[in-house]
Amino acid sequence: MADLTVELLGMKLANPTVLPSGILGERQGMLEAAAKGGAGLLVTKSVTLRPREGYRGPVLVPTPAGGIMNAMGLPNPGIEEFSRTYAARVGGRPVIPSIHASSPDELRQLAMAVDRLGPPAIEVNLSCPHAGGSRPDALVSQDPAETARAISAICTNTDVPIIAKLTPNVSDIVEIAAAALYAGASAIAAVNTFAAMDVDVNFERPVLGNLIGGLSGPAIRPLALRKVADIAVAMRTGCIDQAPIIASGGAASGEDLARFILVGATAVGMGSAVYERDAGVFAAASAELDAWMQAKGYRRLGDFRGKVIDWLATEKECADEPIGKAVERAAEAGKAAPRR
Ligand code: RRO
Repeated sequence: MADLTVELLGMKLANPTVLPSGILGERQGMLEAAAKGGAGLLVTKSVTLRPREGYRGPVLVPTPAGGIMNAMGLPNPGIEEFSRTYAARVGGRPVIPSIHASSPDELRQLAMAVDRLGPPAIEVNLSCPHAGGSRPDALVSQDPAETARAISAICTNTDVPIIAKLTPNVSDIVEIAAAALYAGASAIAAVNTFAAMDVDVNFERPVLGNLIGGLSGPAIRPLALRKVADIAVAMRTGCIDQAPIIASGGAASGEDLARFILVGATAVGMGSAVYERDAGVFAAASAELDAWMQAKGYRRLGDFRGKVIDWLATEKECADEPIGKAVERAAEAGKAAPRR
């Protein structure tokens, strides 16, 4: 058997699969099912300061090309109730709380509340594509300065490692990752769902209850791979700091895990695949990855992590200018003092 274990932010994971925050994971039962199903790491549904019921349905609509569109609307019990049920490990797997807020001050309050729970790390969701209802204007990770402001609001209130979950709905995700790392994030989660909508031709209206939403599932895998690769290339060429990347975006099999690790991911989320199949997908994909590694003669994940970046980073020089600008703007945004 190959060694599938992963070192991530001080945690030792049994394998690189992750239950990501997203359309699942809002109930303790889902965390238990994912742990039982073999996930190496569990991330909760994003929690907000106050409880949210979520949007009216339909909140989940499959799309013909192998995708799932959602506008759940961040249903969660709020930080108070969340704190009563949170456990740092479920079924022997580490559990990372994910937080979401609409201002740096709310983030600061959430960070302090979550810090008291003793989590191994905290994910900050800067990227729900429809958190502002039908007006998607609240996407922090579409702006480097906003991203830095949000991350530093958290980092100044906790020493727990911070994972910045980014939106793919930007032209340059590297600029955003640079700002997040500069402001003190310890890892990048990439990517959240792609902004999407679909139309019901009978009713002549958008299909989702919230009208607009985000697309996940196999349909977005190549798009997500490209965003992860962009970040990994920038890390390889020294344009931005090295940090672990927790990838997500349509992974559903052992080969998909290999694909994301080949472009530099340390761990890989599988959300829609759980919805499409069941929580057994984590163990199944890990077994497939093991078989692929054995066929290739790889003994551990580090033997092939980032190998495809060799194709992309050669001849490439660090494009100092855009990254420099992002960091400058991040610094101007205030309180974005680098952590290291
Ligand atoms: O709950 C949601 O509607 C949701 C969230 Br918080 C998110 O981060 N990404 C997404 O596609 N849906």
